[in-house]
Amino acid sequence: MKNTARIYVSGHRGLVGSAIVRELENQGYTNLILRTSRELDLRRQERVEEFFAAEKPEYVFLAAAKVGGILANNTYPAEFIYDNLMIEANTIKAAHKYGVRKLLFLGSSCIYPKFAPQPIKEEYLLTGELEPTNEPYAIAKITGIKLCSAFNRQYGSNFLSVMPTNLYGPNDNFDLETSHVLPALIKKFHVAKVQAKPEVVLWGTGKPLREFLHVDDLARATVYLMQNCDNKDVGEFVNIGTGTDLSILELAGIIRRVVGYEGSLVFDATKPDGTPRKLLDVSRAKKLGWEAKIGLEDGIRSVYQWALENKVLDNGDGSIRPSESCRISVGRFLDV
Ligand code: GFB
Repeated sequence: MKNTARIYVSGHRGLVGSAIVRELENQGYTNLILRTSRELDLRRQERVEEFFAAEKPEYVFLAAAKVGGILANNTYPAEFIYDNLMIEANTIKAAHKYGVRKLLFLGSSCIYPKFAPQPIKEEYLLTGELEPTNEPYAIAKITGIKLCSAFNRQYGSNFLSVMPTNLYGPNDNFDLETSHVLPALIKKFHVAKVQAKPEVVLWGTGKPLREFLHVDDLARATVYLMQNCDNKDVGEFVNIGTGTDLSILELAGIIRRVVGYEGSLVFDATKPDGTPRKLLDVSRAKKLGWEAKIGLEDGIRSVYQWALENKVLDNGDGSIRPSESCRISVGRFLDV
């Protein structure tokens, strides 16, 4: 991939897309093609085809997606399956039609069966039932993998798929209704500290185990794979994770320490736990030449700093206007 190659990064304002753009720019790539969802609605096939015909990207990072935490997945199943299917199908088909040299599709570790043996190897795909809270999203992501495989097999395309574990980093969603656990807990502990609240409420039982990868590590993996690997090297897809996990209670302990909150934790068992564990086996990625570098506590510290500087936790003085912040972020969340 030459430094002047025409590279389309879809979803460049999101957690993953923005990290890929930072990595490409750091490595000296000068010809990035970027479109906001308002400029290009990837759910509309005609718009996508017009865009590929006009811009002729040589490489595509398919990072655009409808994403959210456990409650968002459970509340908006129709958008999670429909939007993701349309985005993937339209982009992958157009990449084939307009001769893209290589495409990299981003999936998720929720594609695996709820009770898969741990750590989860790539071969465990489609060997059991999915976790119900995110089944529609998982089906869409499995379809993305199968779209890439089908075009590779039938037309000799060079489409790669990667399955990252739970991600966190700059430009994450900090809205308490729709976010993932890590940004949610940073916000909850920060607001409780500033407002001197005696307790913070966590969802579920705190027992589920999760693996967390800093998005800059993922971005390094995606650019590395694009530069060095073809789909034949990768296999159908490759897991991207750290290889270690911890309980939600342990995660809360780290975030509480980083934020400096001294109150207590309470669990709201009316909220879902989701899958009990989803630790990825990352030996395939290691064999290909990549491994995670950013430690969890360091990563959380840097994200907390980023969130303070960018005022995404409160108005800078500990005050938050829940109705307004909720309206804005839910609006952004629903606008792919
Ligand atoms: O990150 P999270 O929303 O998604 O939740 P999943 C992880 C765990 O943290 C669950 C608990 O057991 C939650 O109940 N949790 C505790 C909280 N407190 C909170 C909180 O304040 N907010 C949130 N959000 N969780 C998602 C999937 O699953 O993971 C997506 O729904 C995607 O499809 C993503 O795959 C990576 O890890 O359960």
